[in-house]
Amino acid sequence: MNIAITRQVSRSLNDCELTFLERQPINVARARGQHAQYEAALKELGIAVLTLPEEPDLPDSVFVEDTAVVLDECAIIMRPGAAPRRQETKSIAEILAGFRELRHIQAPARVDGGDVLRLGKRIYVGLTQRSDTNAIEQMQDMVAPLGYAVEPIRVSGCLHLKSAATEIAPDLLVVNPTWVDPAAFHGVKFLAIDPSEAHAANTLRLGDSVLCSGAFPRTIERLSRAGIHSVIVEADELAKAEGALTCCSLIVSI
Ligand code: CIR
Repeated sequence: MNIAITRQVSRSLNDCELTFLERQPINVARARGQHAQYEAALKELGIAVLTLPEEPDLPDSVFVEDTAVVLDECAIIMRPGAAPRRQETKSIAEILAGFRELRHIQAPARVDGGDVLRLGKRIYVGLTQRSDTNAIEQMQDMVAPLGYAVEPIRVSGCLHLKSAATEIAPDLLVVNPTWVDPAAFHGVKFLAIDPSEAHAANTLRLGDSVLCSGAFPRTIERLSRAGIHSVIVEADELAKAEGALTCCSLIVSI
């Protein structure tokens, strides 16, 4: 069984961090509606949703993915690359401690969960403005005894590795090849996004279904032709805060 840890959208979402996007007004009520739709979609797929209360003073706290990486054997608490986001980890660590033994990335290393893509026993970590080699080395030391290999991967033009690539079926990725070189994933098969939909590679795979943003119909069509079952949610208001689908939950298998 899977649990999704989520957090309600902060009233201060308009003060979010932005790296590649221009700031534009975010309708917080609309973002909350889309977040509720996202949680409902998770529940429809049989996931138990554990929603944490709003953090009024932490604008990006809805993007819980960046605070931790949950493996079967342990959870690694991140040290987010954007300093104002580091306070977000405390309450997540408290919750995750109920499910997993915790490890913590130590200063001065920096890493966002959005940069961490696990494919079986291989963990790719995007080298971005948010994540550095020190964190990758710490993660390697933590999980090598558990049989994982941690590898850096070059990413350019987007916020996180998972803006550029996510898994849509076992050993099948959807990728924006202008942001990450698909060949870097050691021969793992991939589908490219439709080139007119740069942000379409961030999807959330849950069993045999893949959550996709309705903003990317051409890429959804490509997935459908490949036999992938998409569940479509609207996420364009949250996208103004540079967040997408993986970032709004932490999936914990129990
Ligand atoms: C940030 O820049 O940190 C937030 N505004 C967006 C974080 C999105 N997180 C993710 O894709 N994992």
